[in-house]
Amino acid sequence: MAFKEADYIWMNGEFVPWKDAKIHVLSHVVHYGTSVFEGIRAYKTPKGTAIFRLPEHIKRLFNSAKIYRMEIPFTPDELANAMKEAIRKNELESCYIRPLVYRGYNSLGVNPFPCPVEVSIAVWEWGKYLGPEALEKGVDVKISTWNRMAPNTFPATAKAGANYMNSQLVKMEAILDNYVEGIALDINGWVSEGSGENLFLVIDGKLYTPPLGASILAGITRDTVVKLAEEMGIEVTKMMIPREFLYTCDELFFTGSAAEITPISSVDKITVGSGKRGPITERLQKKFFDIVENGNDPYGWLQYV
Ligand code: PPE
Repeated sequence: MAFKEADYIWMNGEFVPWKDAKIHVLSHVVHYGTSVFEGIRAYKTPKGTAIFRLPEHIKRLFNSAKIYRMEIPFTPDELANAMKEAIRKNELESCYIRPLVYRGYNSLGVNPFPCPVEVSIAVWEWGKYLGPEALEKGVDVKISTWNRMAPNTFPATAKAGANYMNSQLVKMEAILDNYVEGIALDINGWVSEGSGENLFLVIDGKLYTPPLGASILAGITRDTVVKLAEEMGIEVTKMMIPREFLYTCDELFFTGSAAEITPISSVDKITVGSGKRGPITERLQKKFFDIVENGNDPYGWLQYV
């Protein structure tokens, strides 16, 4: 899906026209993947455009940068304001927000320290991540032959650009095999996550999701679903999940800022439950979209632009 281009991108404190938001080919990030980023959605609500769980995303961005010893030359408030300003300046009602922190141009060689830490914020309209019908019909997925990275190789809770080389292996294999998405197991064979989504299973009316120890990103949508489910009286257990539970569970769905709550209809060509969006998935989706689209937000998760 090609970009729906917006007008301006924020780079290191200034707005530049979309087409001029460029970096040098010898920037450290281009060669060694030296970046951390976030993916956030802003929704159109009856009270105006609102960003979903912005402080949590900013906190994770700063934590990712901390892990990689990158000092962000802006405060969390400055970045929050820049994101809001970017949405206003581009006159967008709803959009995806992509803040990126990266090592720029100075020198090459693995040592990143001489290269400046730079920040950009792009916003653009991004439709449904796994296809227009995915939220209702669900998607067909496969277990990847690739594993998620081992702990002590790439830290999975840092949202680093380089992690997405692993995600790309998972995604490409899935697409070439005619699936919409792939699910990676961790190095011990436990269920980990999708190339860009966390996973939830429904078994006998209860929710299960892999723990942080299964090499997953600590998803903010995952946290949202945990909180909504508990409030709805649905028990949630974080536990190591054997692969075969993905075949035998009653319902299965992805969560992510881009993917929102997307049902999974089959895994490795084995139909999950009824093969359609299940009742608990649908209830959670309804609750989620009532917050982000209708602005019914008792949690204070929306920040108006
Ligand atoms: N795991 C991975 C590997 C991941 O990339 C994401 C988000 C999640 C879990 C869910 O996290 P959260 O968004 O906080 O609920 N993936 C982002 C990037 C997707 C992309 O293609 O780029 C996203 O959803 O914005």
